[in-house]
Parts: sequence; C-alpha cells; structure tokens
Amino acid sequence: MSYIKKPVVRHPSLKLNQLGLTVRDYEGAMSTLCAGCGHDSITAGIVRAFFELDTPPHMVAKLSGIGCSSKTPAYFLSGAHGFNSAHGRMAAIATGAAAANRKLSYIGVSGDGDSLSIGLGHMAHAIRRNVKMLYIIENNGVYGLTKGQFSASADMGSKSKRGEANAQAPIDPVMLALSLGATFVARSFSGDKTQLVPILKAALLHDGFALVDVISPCVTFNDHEGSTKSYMHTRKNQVPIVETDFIPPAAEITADYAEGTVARVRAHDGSVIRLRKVGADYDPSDRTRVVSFLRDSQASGEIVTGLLFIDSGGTEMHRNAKTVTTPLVDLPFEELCPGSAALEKLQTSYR
Ligand SMILES: Cc1ncc(C[n+]2csc(CCOP(=O)(O)OP(=O)(O)O)c2C)c(N)n1
Ligand code: SF4
Repeated sequence: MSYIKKPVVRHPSLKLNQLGLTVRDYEGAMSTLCAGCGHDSITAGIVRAFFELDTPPHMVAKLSGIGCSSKTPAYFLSGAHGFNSAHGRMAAIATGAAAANRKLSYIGVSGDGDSLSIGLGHMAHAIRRNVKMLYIIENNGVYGLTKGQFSASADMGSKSKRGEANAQAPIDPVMLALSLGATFVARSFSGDKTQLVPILKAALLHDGFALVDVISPCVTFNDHEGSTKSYMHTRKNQVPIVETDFIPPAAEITADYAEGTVARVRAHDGSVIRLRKVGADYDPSDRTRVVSFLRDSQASGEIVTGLLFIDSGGTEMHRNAKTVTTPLVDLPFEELCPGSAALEKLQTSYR
C-alpha cells in the first residue's frame, strides 16, 4: 500500500485535549486518495472524534479490508494498533481481536463493496454477536479501487459514469443491521461533519456493535448526474431526522429542548447521548417503527440521516459469552494453558 509520511507541523496555539495532545497527534500518513473523495472527510471526522474523546491513541485498534475506504486507517491515528486484512474479512478479524483484548477501542473501516458483497456474512455475524466496535461503511455505491463497477448498495436505476442503469435491487446496510438486531444504527454524509462527529463519538462509546453508514461520494467514478450517491443528489435529498448531541461524563448540560422532542440515552461511562427528534413522532428506540419509517422515506426518495436506532440495554459479546475480563496477553501461561489434567476434566464434563 502506498504510504507518504506527513510532515509534523505543530502550531503553538493548537488546542490541547485532557491528555495534553493536539489534533495532529490523532492524524496518520498523507492520503493518496483522489482529491475531493468523501472518504478523506470521514477520516477528518474520525480524527476529531478521537481527539475530543481524549482517547489515548495506543488504546485503539483500527481494522479494515480492501478498497479505497479500507486504505483510510493509514490516514488517522498513527499511534494506534492496526491490521489491514483481506477483502471482506475486517469484521472477522475485529471479532477475534475484541475477543482477545476487550480493553482496546475497536474501529473498523469498510466500503459498501467490502461489507455488502464478499464480507456480508462476516459483518452479519459481528452484528449478531454484538461485538463492541465502531463499524463504518464508507458508502459510495461503487467499487472505487477497481474502477467504478456498481456495488451491492447501488440504487436501482442509478447510472454509471458511462450511462448504464443499475438493474439490481440494493442492499441497504441500515435496514440489514436493524433486521439482524443491531443495537446502534446510524446514517450520515461525509459532507456533514457537524452531524458525523457526534455520531462517531456516541458510536465509539456504545457498549456493543455500532454501525455507521456514511454516504461518501466517489468523485472519480460516481459523482455525476444520474448517480444517487453523488454530492449533489445527497445534499438535495438528505433529511436529518434526529440531531445527535453528545455530552461527555461530568460535562454540564447547558441547553434543553422542549419536552417530548428529546430522547436521552446514558452510556456505561456516564456520558449522555441526547437525540433531538426533528420528526415529532420519531422514536429511535422502537425498532419496528424505525424500520417502517425508513421504508416509507426510502420509497419517497429521501435519504434519512442521524442516529436512527439505539438500544443501550443489549448484551455485548463478552457479557454474553462470560469471557475473562483480563486481556489474553496479560494472562500468565499457566492460566492460558492449565495442562492435560484440566483438559481431561473439561472433556469429562461434556460426556
Ligand atoms: C478476494 C478479492 N476479491 C476481489 C478483490 C478486488 N477488489 C479490491 S477492492 C474491491 C472493492 C472495493 O469496493 P469498496 O469496498 O466499496 O471500496 P471503495 O474502493 O469504493 O472505497 C474489489 C472487488 C480483492 N482485492 N480480493
Ligand atoms: S476512486 Fe473514488 S473512492 Fe477511490 S479514492 Fe478516488 S474518489 Fe475515492
């Protein structure tokens, strides 16, 4: 993978976070993506979210598959752990890593090609297991890296650069995640950092699997008239349905909203996610109604964005499997491998 080191430029007036780090400390290598690619804006949102959450970079593991989107973990958090896996295998690698060490914060970056075709089965099972991770799909409706073939998220009738119309029904990652029991489902747009950053922060602190589908236009292969994943089409049809407001633990809640228009969700670390419902009857905790609302909006051509669904009471993978709290790397050898007598006893208990 091409890699260009970014020159370190520090400005004395840059704001410090609680760890004494600047936003520069959360950046990575220089991006080699096309100028204007939506994926670079998402990278900038990720950098901002980790900086504002005061996350120590070495406590993060960033994972990806193959694609332009999957290259982006190289462009943020150079101090984090990272694994660029095979095409469509990010979810499986993340599940294994999270099982071995629950102390790290996991972020997986994928594309609609990587997640909705070759990697669909792995993503589905990570959702089902409720692996604690932020899973971002940088959704541009095409395979950018291999020169713009339609992906499984391309809308029916959406046109390719050459003018052919896509004839197959799309897979919508948001609907899919809701039907698989996902506990945090959001959609955003790479061109809307004001909405994206609080959603990423809330997703990183969610105690379970958090899917964030981000419409991220591919300026080289899918940003023309007739495309439904272009900047113009998304700007015209985006309908933010909930405004997400993220309040870290111990921060003062300064403004309030009218009774009935705000839903509050408390995360396990004491932070609060406040959802201001733009649509009066939208309830982000009612899965059935969210699904039916999204179906109706889709039929009318709207791209609904925001934190669309949250269930803070779901059982995360480790709690479900009753696994050890200590990361496997910190367990003494005798505990990891208690010997043949212990194995014999275990096998006897299964007979
Ligand atoms: C096993 C395997 N099959 C196919 C490919 C070819 N390939 C590379 S990236 C890619 C799809 C990329 O699309 P997407 O995940 O949407 O990312 P984007 O480049 O659009 O960000 C494909 C099919 C591959 N690298 N490995
Ligand atoms: S080909 Fe498309 S997805 Fe890939 S870097 Fe260029 S604009 Fe981005």
